[in-house]
Amino acid sequence: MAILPLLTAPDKRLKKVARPVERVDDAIRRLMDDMLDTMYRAPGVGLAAPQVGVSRRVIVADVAYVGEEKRHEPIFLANPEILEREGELVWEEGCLSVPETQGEVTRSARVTVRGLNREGVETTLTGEGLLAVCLQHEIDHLNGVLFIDHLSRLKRDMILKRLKKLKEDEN
Ligand code: GNR
Ligand code: NI
Repeated sequence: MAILPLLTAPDKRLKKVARPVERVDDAIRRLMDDMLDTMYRAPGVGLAAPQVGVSRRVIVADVAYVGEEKRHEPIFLANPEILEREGELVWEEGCLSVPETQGEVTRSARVTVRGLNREGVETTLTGEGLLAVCLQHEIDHLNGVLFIDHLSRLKRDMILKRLKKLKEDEN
């Protein structure tokens, strides 16, 4: 297992639509495992392959790994698709690819998602609260969408300006 380097905005690789997985083979399983490692280390509750520079439709998540009792309940999904949505909620989001930034985003309160699990078997799961937010946030990444794209143009431009500066200061 390995910790992979994370891309941060602005980076055009984060804006690309990722390609579906044809088959969950050992290479995809290794990617999923490395992504999970990287996510736990960050730490984060979700991660999408484009964030580690891999333009494939793969996400991992674990919303149990927060707070006191860091339980491990990882979710691995290739080619995730939202089948059903219900309700609305507003959540204060952050993103490992948008450092030092938070913003309120309106999402569906409950989503049912279908995809291939780590064994390549089609599975369906329903999430609400943080899991619903996380699934929508990760699937957005596969479509080249960041949470700041859901904010007003003014807020997004202010954030991007700051992120650009952050990067310039790194160099
Ligand atoms: O770790 C993460 N926390 C989080 C909090 C609120 C809404 C979404 C997220 S996802 C984020 C990790 C990440 O950037 N995944 O793409
Ligand atoms: Ni993110």
